[in-house]
Amino acid sequence: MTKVSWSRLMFFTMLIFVLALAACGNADTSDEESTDDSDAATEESTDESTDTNTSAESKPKVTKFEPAFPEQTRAPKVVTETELDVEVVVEGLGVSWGMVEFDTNRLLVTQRESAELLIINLEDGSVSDPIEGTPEVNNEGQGGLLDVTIAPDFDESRLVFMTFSQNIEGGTVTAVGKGVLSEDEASLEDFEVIFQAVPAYDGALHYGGRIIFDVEGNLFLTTGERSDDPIRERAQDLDAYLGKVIHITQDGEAVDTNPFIENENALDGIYSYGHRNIQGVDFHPETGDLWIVEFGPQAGDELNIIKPGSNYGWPIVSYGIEYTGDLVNDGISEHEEQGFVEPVYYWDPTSAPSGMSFYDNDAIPEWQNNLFIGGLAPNYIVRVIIENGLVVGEERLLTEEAQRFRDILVTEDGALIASTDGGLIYKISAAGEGN
Ligand SMILES: [Ca+2]
Repeated sequence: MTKVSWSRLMFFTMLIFVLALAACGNADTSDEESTDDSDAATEESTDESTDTNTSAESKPKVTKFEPAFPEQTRAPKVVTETELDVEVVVEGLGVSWGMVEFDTNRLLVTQRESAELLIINLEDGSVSDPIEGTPEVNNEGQGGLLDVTIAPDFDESRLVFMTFSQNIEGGTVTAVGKGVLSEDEASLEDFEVIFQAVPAYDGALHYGGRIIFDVEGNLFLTTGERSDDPIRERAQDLDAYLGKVIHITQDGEAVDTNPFIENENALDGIYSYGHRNIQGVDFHPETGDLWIVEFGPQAGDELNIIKPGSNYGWPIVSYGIEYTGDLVNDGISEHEEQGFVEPVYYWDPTSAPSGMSFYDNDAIPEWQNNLFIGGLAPNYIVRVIIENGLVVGEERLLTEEAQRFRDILVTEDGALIASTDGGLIYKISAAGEGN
């Protein structure tokens, strides 16, 4: 083999490499070096292949759907540069479905199956005895004691709000109740149910169940559509609280500015509809927008910004498919064309999203305004970077821990706290902070 033919062979080898890169979509970026000029492309190919952004998701899609806009799925992978301490603060719990920091570094934590409400001290890892006076729950399937939060005036009122699945005539409902935490922190007094997301249904799936206070001291409650066909179609109905975001006062009454107050065929508490099973909720620290994450079927988990009176499309449209592999409805994914709100972002394959929290703290500056979401089936915490209402980056944290991450909160000190279905509470903080 002569020297000349060897260099020609190298040239074609490099050319094939570049063409292969282009075929993989890696060259489909805003980089100016295109494949038009083969010599230039050959020169640049080595650098380009290492610089090109790749998706945080490495697994193939499970559906044929295409996003409505480029930022709607499979965002570029980002990596936290801050050195982190990852610590298991507590172990041996049940499914800690909901958590709230009611006092500096002290959390109220629900236990889904046992329906216990516990106090966890993040500084010494201690766990209290169960607080007395919590409600009776139906703990079959996905039911039990779910979320917990405190009233904005908790320091004076000591009011604690919880969600749970409750037995009533005809089946079970997602219920909201409130009670007063005694001074000795041993009991919830005068516990009462303030809201039931009727109709009842005889099933154990898709309760939704997140609650959060708005700046006016009213509550947003999320529900699920109870999963089964045909009950799940009630997500589209304005005379049912299934598959909804609901806006109520601390007494469980509809907030008087709600979008369907004037509609006599609609339930007054409804704020938005067409949801599947909303498992996470928080307000964006800068815009004040209400963001939710809802479980899709097989793929099609959605991140949505909630606008009053809007329809988010389930189960008419979805970026996911049935667990059987069948299409949902007619297999239409485009929301906007059908008159529904497009998700800000969706996952394909699933991220199995659960509790979520925006990061609004100086402790880890690069995390400011990022969204953190617990992942249940792929076992990681999702970090989402948002700019101008679009997802521009995604990271998967603690993948090596292989835990089902259930709920996420950010403490006053800026630590990220994550509970798992395996009974652990993680604390993730900047290394050397000593907090
Ligand atoms: Ca949707």
